[in-house]
Amino acid sequence: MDRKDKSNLKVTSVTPFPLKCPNFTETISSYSVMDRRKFVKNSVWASFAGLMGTDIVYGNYLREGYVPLGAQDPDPFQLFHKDPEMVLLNDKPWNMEARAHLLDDKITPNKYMFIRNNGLVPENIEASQWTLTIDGESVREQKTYSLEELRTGFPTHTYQLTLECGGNGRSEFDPPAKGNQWSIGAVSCAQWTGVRLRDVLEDAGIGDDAVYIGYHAADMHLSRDPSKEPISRGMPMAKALQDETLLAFQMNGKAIPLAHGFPLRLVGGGWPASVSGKWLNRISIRNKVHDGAKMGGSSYRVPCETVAPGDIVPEENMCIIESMPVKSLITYPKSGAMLPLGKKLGIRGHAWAGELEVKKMEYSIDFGSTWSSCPVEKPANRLAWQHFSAKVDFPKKGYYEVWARATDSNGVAQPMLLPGWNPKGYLNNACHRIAVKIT
Ligand SMILES: Nc1nc2c(c(=O)[nH]1)N[C@H]1C(S)=C(S)[C@@H](COP(=O)(O)O)O[C@H]1N2
Ligand SMILES: [Mo]
Repeated sequence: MDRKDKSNLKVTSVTPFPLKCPNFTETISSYSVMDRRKFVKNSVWASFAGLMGTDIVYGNYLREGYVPLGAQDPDPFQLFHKDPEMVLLNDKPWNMEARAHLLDDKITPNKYMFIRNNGLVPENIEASQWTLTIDGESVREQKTYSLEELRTGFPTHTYQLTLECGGNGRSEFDPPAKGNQWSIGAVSCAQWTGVRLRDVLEDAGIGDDAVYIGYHAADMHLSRDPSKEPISRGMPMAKALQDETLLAFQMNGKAIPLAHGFPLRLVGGGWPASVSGKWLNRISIRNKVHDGAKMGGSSYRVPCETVAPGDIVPEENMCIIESMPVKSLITYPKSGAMLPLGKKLGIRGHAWAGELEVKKMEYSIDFGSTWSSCPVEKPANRLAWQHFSAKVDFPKKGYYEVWARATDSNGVAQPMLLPGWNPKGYLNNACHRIAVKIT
């Protein structure tokens, strides 16, 4: 979130505060909303208030720097049904990521799925009242569908789709990039069920000059200004018309959880997950590249040509991120595994390559000097991640790192270290590694 967003935050009601607070030199009369916000800014209380639409009773008594109970828990009231081992990166907006070992399942369960919100989660959603409108310069006939009409009017499909935040891995960038400091856990591969976007767009009619679709959604800008959208991205027609691009109403066989876009979500696997609009209520068929919020500037765009770290890149030299690069994750064992000399270590994980398939998987125990191949399974369907496993031998006692490296169907492999620096810290697909001690 950038500073501009923060300065627009409003606290709707302030708890009456008649006393002089011992930690505070001013009385309520001079105690502004801004001060109060500063007071609780780093506490999860602020987010409870925002998310639950309720006030923080006695919030004024909180000392700056006080860490409330539950601050270590990403989801203390089980609003999103997340595992306590998930890592909370930001609570306004709500962002959390998985640790590598939590992503061990072949199909990511809800409790381990990262959350990336740009704005405020919509409240009081009535699925029976929800509609999706198809409009835009290039629609033949603007149409609005209820969820029921979508569900019954078009064939239903299920795909397992890899969704990785464009900024996954951002924390390694140097000079650092602003934004959520994701390590490796902003990736998921759940099963999505819905109707094809293509079928619905064709039902409304796609104009000859259509080049892009843009999504609009029901979440609110952090400023709570209804005229602003937190995010409104999209994809070129070719991606929108793919078999696997869904208007999904189910995730892992059940209604989509609130945090992930209930009751309707656009899902485009293999691309930065920011193209997969949650809480979807409108899709515009555009006759130009969609120009919604976070389509321009350095949002989800990288220098078209490599630049030196720290370079200022002019807008016109920035290109929209499309297919995500090849990447992999060791999900078992957890980093820090110890085992006696002479025993083989079974490792496993997932690998994915955007629009492409992973063709080769290798691991190294000598900091990348030599690599051994290991089997990688076929994906459950196109755009799903693939699983690899290996039995690793260690020659003697001591400290090791196991590094994993995937190669895509074009022969492009993951770099061992951070690849091309870019202003917002996108597309870090460096090899994942775990620490192992042989005793
Ligand atoms: N409406 C809406 N859709 C959204 C977002 C958002 O903030 N609002 N965030 C996007 C981004 S940047 C990512 S990485 C993914 C995260 O999906 P998840 O929270 O379900 O893991 O949702 C995308 N879709
Ligand atoms: Mo993202």
